[in-house]
Amino acid sequence: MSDSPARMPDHLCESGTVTDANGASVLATEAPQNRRVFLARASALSLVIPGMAALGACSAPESKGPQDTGTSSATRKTAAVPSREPHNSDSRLDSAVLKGEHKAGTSATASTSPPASFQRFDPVFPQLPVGGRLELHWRAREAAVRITDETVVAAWTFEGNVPGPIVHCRVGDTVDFTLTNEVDIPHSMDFHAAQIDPKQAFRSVPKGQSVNFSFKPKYAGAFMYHCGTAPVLMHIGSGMFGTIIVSPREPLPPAKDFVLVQNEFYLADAANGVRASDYQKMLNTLPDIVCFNGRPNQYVKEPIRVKVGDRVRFWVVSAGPSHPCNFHVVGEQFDTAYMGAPPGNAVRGVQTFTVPPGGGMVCELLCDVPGEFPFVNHGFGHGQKGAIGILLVEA
Ligand SMILES: [Cu+2]
Repeated sequence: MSDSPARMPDHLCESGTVTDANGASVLATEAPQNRRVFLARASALSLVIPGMAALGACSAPESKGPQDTGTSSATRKTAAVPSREPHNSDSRLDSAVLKGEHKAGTSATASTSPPASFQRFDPVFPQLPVGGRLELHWRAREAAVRITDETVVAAWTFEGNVPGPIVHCRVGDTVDFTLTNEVDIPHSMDFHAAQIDPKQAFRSVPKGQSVNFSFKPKYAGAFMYHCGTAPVLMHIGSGMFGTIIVSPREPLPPAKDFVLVQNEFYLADAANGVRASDYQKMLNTLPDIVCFNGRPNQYVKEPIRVKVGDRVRFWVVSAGPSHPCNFHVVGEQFDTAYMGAPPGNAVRGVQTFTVPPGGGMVCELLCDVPGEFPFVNHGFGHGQKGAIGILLVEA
C-alpha cells in the first residue's frame, strides 16, 4: 500500500485536512489519519506473526530493556524504520512493559517441533476444587499445535495448548492465579469472571517475570479468559484464550456438561510444516478456520456422545477474536437458555443462541430422540470453516 498523498482520495490530503463539497477546509477527525498511518506501518512491516510484526506492534525496540524508561522522541524521529511506538489501540494497560526489548526469531516455528499426532480437545470440564479454593500457576509459552491431521499452527499459548485449560469453580470460590511468562513477547491474563483492578491484575509481564492475583467470581456462567496484551487482536488470534466455568452455589439440574469455545484462525502459508498467524488477515476479519475448542470438525470425526434421556448443557464461549457464534443444534431445540447467570434469566424454547465475541452463554436441551445431531455455528460461512460437530444421542 502506498502512503503517497497522490493516491489518496481527493478530500483527504496528507495533513489530514478534510475538505467539504465546496473545497473549504473542515476539521479532520483523527481517526482516518490514524487508520492510514497504522495501515502504512502494517504494510511496511511483515504482518505475519510471530515475527517482526508482533514485535513492531508490541514493543518499542529502540528501548534497551525492561528498566529503560524509553528513548527520546528525537531518537524516534530519526529512526530509519517506521515508527514502532506502542499503539495500544486495544488496551491501555501495558504501556509500562511495552518498552522492553523483544527479539526477533521467537516464533514457535523456529523453536518448537510439531507435535507428533492430532489430539482431540476434551470438552468435559474438571471437578470443582476442594475447599472452595483453586490455585493455578500457568506459563505463557509458544507451541506448535496440531489442529488437524494436516495443519500445525505456531501458537502463543497458555500452558502449551489452544485453547488453554478449562477452569472450573463455583461462585464465591477463591481463584488464585499466577502467570509466568517464558517468552520474549510480553503477555498477560484477563479473566472475564473477575471483578478486579485490571491495570494491576491484568498487566503484561516480560519474559521471566510473573503476575499474581486472586478473585472470587460473583456470577455463574461461561466466561472467557484471554491475554490482554496489546494488540489484543493479535494475542487472542494467536491462541491465548480459554474458558472459566463458574457454577452457581445451588447445583443446576443434573446434566452432561460440555464446553465449546469457538475461535477463528488466520493463518499464513506453511513454513517447515507450520503455519504462523497472519495479523493482516486478523484485521481483515476473514478467517481461514472457525472451530470449537481449537480444532475444526473434531467432533464430527469423534462425536460428543450422550444417551437418550440425558439433559445436555453446553457452556458456549466465543473467543473470537472477532466473530460471534450463532449456536444451533440441528434437529433439536434448547428447552432452556440462560441470558445471564444460570439458573436465572432462563429463556424457553430457543432455536439459535448468539454468543458474542468475548461472551459466554449456557444452553440446555433434553435428548429424548436418538440420532446424530449436528451442532453448528448457524452463520454458515463460519460453520463451513469448521465450527461444526456431532452430538450423538444413543438409545
Ligand atoms: Cu499474549
